[in-house]
Amino acid sequence: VLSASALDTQLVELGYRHYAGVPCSSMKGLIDTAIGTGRYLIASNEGDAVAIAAGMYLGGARCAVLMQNSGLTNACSPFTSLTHTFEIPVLSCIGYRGEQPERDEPQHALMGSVTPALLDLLQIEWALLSSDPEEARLQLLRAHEGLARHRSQALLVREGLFEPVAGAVQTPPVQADPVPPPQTEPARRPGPLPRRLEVLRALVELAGDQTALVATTGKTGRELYTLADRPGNFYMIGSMGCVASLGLGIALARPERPVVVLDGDGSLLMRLGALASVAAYAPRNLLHIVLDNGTHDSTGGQPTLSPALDLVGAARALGYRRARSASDLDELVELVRGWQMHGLAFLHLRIAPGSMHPLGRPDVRPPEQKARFMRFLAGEG
Ligand SMILES: Cc1ncc(C[n+]2csc(CCOP(=O)(O)OP(=O)(O)O)c2C)c(N)n1
Repeated sequence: VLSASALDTQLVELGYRHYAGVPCSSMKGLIDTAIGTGRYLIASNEGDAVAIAAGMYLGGARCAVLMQNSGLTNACSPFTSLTHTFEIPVLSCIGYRGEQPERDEPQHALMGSVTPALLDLLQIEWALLSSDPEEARLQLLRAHEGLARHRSQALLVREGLFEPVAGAVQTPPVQADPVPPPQTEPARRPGPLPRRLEVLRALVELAGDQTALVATTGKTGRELYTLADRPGNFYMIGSMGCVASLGLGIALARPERPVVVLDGDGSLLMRLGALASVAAYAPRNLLHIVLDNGTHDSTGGQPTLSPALDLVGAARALGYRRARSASDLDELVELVRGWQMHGLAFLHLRIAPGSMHPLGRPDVRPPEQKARFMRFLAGEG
């Protein structure tokens, strides 16, 4: 058996200060070690864990992802359209269930038999983690070299590989602030809803040159790019639903930097569980804005279910202590101006469907956009 704490020590030496993940019984030793050292971020979904790790990477920190192979499918979207697209290398330790289907439960049989092939298809380099401590150490070093080539890496962990770890408990973070009374959505003043373009224009102006603006998939990013391309913008382009987790990773890695996440109603609803982690770790420098046009505007305006929903109530229920809806653009601007990194906040604004014409598309290659954004976050550009 392998000592999970020895692996953890080696990871720390390689610069890994954090883990994010969803548990697997095969990984209990390593997860309990991570939990015991207080460096484990509880994700609701493996894809969210990948996005958190990607955000940390952008901010110059290292976060390893821990998951079960059954969660690989949950992570396919960020693996294919975030980390691969932007050449953000992620190290994952993946519990390997179903390697011997006859000895495991039926739900692991198919995933167990396709795990290596799936990792190959995802262009994630992988190794079966050895039970020999010296070989395992070399495997991790090789993985680290692979990460330096911007290739994501996975270490597959068989059942029983890690020695058990006693008594690791982590109390999930609890916010000190009391739960606020519910807010009924403010009455809208008469007149047309603001257009996304107007909202983005106002937010860019408020952002100045120090605030990171992280835009969700689709036309939000395209409008932001067309309106004002700037080094502090990150256009996530793919991995729909991951922008809050990505922003969480960035904000945790760069606590001095204001980070504003620009989300859509469809995107928010796609990965609502991510809000629980954002709210639990609650970086004070993160502002989460939802531009709610009630549609999937980017794919042709098909309706989302948001008009019938209370997204602010959902954010509160998932742990956001400060969440409210702005009645119009002026009020949103006022709230953003008053935010000043005084704590995680969630702002919701109903906007008109539709987008600007002509609408551009980021023409910087994603890896170059990433490099520019990382220099911005590091204060180098
Ligand atoms: C996982 C995934 N599913 C679907 C899509 C296709 N898609 C791209 S943008 C988008 C709509 C996003 O809706 P919303 O977040 O409300 O933003 P809006 O388009 O209204 O600005 C969809 C469905 C995708 N890129 N990724």
